[in-house]
Amino acid sequence: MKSSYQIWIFVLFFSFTRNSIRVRSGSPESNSVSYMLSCGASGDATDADGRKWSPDTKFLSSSDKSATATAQYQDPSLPSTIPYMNARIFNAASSYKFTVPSKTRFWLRLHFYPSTYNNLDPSKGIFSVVANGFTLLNNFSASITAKALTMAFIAREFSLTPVESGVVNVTFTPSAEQRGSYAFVNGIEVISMPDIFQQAAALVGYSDQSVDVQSSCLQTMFRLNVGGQAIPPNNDSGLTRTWYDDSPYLFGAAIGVTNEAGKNFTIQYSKDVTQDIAPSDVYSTARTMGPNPKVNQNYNLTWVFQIDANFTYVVRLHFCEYQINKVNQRAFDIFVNNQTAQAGADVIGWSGSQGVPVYKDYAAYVGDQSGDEEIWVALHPSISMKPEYYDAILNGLEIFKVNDTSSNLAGLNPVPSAMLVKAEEEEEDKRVASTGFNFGPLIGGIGGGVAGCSLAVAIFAFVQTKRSKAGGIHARSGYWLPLYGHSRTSSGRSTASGKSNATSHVSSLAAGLCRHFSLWEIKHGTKNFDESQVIGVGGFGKVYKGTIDGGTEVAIKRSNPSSQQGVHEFETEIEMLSKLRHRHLVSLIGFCEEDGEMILVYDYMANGTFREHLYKSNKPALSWKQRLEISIGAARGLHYLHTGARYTIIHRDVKTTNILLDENWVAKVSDFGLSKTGPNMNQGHVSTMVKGSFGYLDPEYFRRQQLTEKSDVYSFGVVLFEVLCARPVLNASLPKEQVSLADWALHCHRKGTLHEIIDPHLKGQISPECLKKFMETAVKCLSDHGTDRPSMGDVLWNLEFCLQLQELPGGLVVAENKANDAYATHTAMLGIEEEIANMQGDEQSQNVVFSQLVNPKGR
Ligand SMILES: *[C@@H]1O[C@H](CO)[C@@H](O)[C@H](O)[C@H]1NC(C)=O
Ligand SMILES: *[C@@H]1O[C@H](CO)[C@@H](O)[C@H](O)[C@H]1NC(C)=O
Ligand SMILES: *[C@@H]1O[C@H](CO)[C@@H](O)[C@H](O)[C@H]1NC(C)=O
Ligand SMILES: *[C@@H]1O[C@H](CO)[C@@H](O)[C@H](O)[C@H]1NC(C)=O
Ligand SMILES: *[C@@H]1O[C@H](CO)[C@@H](O)[C@H](O)[C@H]1NC(C)=O
Ligand SMILES: *[C@@H]1O[C@H](CO)[C@@H](O)[C@H](O)[C@H]1NC(C)=O
Ligand SMILES: *[C@@H]1O[C@H](CO)[C@@H](O)[C@H](O)[C@H]1NC(C)=O
Ligand SMILES: *[C@@H]1O[C@H](CO)[C@@H](O)[C@H](O)[C@H]1NC(C)=O
Ligand SMILES: *[C@@H]1O[C@H](CO)[C@@H](O)[C@H](O)[C@H]1NC(C)=O
Ligand SMILES: *[C@@H]1O[C@H](CO)[C@@H](O)[C@H](O)[C@H]1NC(C)=O
Ligand SMILES: CC(=O)N[C@H]1CO[C@H](CO)[C@@H](O)[C@@H]1O
Repeated sequence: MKSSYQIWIFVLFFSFTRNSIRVRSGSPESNSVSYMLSCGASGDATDADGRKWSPDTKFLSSSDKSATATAQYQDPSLPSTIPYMNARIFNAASSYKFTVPSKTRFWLRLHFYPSTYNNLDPSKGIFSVVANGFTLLNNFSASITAKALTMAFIAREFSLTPVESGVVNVTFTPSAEQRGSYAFVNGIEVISMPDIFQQAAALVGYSDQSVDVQSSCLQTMFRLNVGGQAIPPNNDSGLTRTWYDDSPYLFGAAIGVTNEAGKNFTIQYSKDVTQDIAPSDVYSTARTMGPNPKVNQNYNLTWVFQIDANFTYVVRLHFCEYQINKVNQRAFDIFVNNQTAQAGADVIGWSGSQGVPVYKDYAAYVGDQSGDEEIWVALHPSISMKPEYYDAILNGLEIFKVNDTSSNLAGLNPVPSAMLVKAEEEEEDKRVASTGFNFGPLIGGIGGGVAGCSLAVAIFAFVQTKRSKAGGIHARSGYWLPLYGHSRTSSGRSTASGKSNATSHVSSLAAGLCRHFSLWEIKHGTKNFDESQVIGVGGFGKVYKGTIDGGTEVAIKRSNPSSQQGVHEFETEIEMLSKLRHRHLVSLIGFCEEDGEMILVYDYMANGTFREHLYKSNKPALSWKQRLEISIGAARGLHYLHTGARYTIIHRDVKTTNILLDENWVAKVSDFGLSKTGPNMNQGHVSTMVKGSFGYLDPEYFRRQQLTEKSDVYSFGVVLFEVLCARPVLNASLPKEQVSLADWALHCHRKGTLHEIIDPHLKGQISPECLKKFMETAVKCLSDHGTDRPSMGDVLWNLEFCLQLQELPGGLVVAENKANDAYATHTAMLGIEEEIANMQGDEQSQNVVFSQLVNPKGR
């Protein structure tokens, strides 16, 4: 668990595309090459992933007249200053020349960051790119494309056929059509690849025709790990491809179920299907239709992709069975663009056995008859085969565009939706108004990499522009969103239910991170927002209990359309939650933004809020142990927010109604609407307007208006007293000195009368050592100065320790082992010694246990 989210966070902030595991040399004799050029850079530089990019000069002709430039504005969402902040600018046609092995295919990846360079108008950056005789881009505007995709930068991946001469010529030519146009590029990668296109692809709808892929150049449009999570380049068996999540492309409400092979399961690669075809992470996860054969017969499991018209596409489907092992247990039909591509597909029939991967290529020509250029891929159980299960399976999917007969791969520029253009213009105005100076040199000067990234994030917290947020998700989460194309939901056209309305940038930015629901689905699931479904009301709006996918219970948070503040919090919450996954954080399932509605869909927490189990309800009182365990869970969630991510996330509204309980009483921290991110530095703080809930508010934050994670620690201290005393944090009917629980508890602590205000239900349940430690911890959290308060990690450790003290004598031995856990910080280790010292004085009877602990090596 722990390690998986560590890695997750790592890739989230560091990774963007391509990383070499197999180190390739750039020498011409070698059978493989790997050039990574940071165009316009003056020296070697390392990106945030730690990979080295070289200057591009020596690949240009010596008489080349191009210019170099640094972007005048650094979009905070760029994953790394390298290669994006430097550019090569061409005012006339210019060529790069690379030496490549003459017999192998290679990837050509181009990186563009449309920005203002040398005071040139970004909209004049219109150009073509020709490589190896193939037109890759034509009349290409990176600026228009980025706007349409709401991305700060664009990457394109091409697979080029071997070049006899061993020399490939990549030519950038400014558009002749528009005066004053120029060409630019920020990064170029040339990387040799194994030949993964040896099969001819059957042309769908023509039983006897196929498309010769081997001699064609291809552009990667989509590459999805179906039913699984995104796979960063580092995990792609050395080929540095990025695999995305398939959920943004699913069509309709019936989206099947995802599943995963057991931990022990190994994928059996063969000569025909090697790891070069797809890594085992692709083959060990899948989407199937679901357990109900009746339901499955009545729907198609469908994905829809937006593509360029007038091209042939190769749809590559990856399959691997790990659930069944006999022929005709699962047989299904495959449709590509509503035509049967394969009837009676049977994965075991193809592969011969469980765990053996197979892939199938289908080609389809997409003209522009409909005006809506899409590829539909659909699966349906094969009725005629009478299989044992009426079901279908898909593990991975890739779509490649094939060059046309005139060796062209270029499509048209996308058309940004009117709404996006408006947002963009507003943002441009704001940018001009608010950023009198530019951050480029400031950040570039640090040499990029990690430091640059976190500084960018720090600045991001202060200068929040519209696009920086939109682009932020795309970029920081890099491979979570398709770089090559866009999903149906993000296109701003029709939504999955067929009801259409333009979705704002929020939809597109989060579409790759979580699911997009249509308003119809939400209304359907909440009986049209029936009052009987309301389970909570907050500043944001109402929370409804609802169902999706024919029965899954969810909590649906519908914003108050009038609240302007809500819009901001809506975006913040999607941003935060979709990136954060943790056992002790409430999971965001998806969102809906349609007809002015802003709706978030969460996991349903069957047992409600922590508060309702403490007081103000007639629910049975929780035992002390349960309360401790829930507090520990919440502390762990907060500790993760503070330290688990690359930069600190401050919750800002920690309270017992924001600690929810699932059906197994697992605590989950919720409501990130007020969350603020800050730099992950010790002295870091963020100046903000005071928000939060009275009774829990950190007095220091109130006084100085500076937010640190210690403000959450304060609020959590109040929560601990609430847990112990089971009374509201503010009760105006009480005598003045007792109104505020925090003040009253501290007062009682000073007087030594804290035990008098403990919840009577807990009488006789709490062991004295445990109570002492617990009160001490809570009191420390309420220290007046943030610097005197423990970190959330210390609080967590102390609470764990409380639990063990509660369960003495066996517990202490565990405490020792816990100290080795990743979350037990150095301070926590010191805590043990301190604890032992304190307690040895206290309790004679415990000596046996302590001596074991004091001298752990002696055992
Ligand atoms: C590269 O392509 C350009 C434009 O097609 C051409 O002018 C130039 O001669 C080519 N260079 C080489 C070395 O092939
Ligand atoms: C990447 O690979 C590592 C090591 O094999 C693994 O632990 C990690 O979970 C993988 N990450 C993803 C996102 O698949
Ligand atoms: C996985 O393998 C281990 C050791 O080989 C074995 O103990 C365990 O039972 C296996 N688990 C499953 C789910 O097969
Ligand atoms: C596709 O080709 C047809 C016929 O050649 C042409 O009329 C049409 O404009 C092309 N469409 C696009 C989007 O290029
Ligand atoms: C496939 O059929 C659906 C309706 O069943 C239609 O909406 C869609 O446009 C069709 N797709 C193509 C590419 O023809
Ligand atoms: C599944 O898709 C195929 C091809 O578009 C279509 O003929 C069929 O009616 C669809 N089936 C269902 C149940 O939607
Ligand atoms: C792609 O280009 C190659 C070389 O020009 C050509 O042989 C091939 O037929 C083209 N592919 C298609 C689908 O037209
Ligand atoms: C070039 O792209 C621009 C912007 O998308 C478009 O307005 C123009 O018509 C295009 N020109 C050609 C020749 O395709
Ligand atoms: C989308 O909604 C806006 C206002 O919410 C409306 O003006 C517009 O006509 C709608 N567009 C469509 C395609 O329904
Ligand atoms: C507030 O205090 C009054 C007076 O002691 C008490 O009657 C009331 O129950 C308290 N309210 C709550 C919600 O605990
Ligand atoms: C008070 C309450 O809602 N308790 C529920 C907590 O969850 C368990 C398991 O689902 C239920 O059995 C309880 O009724």
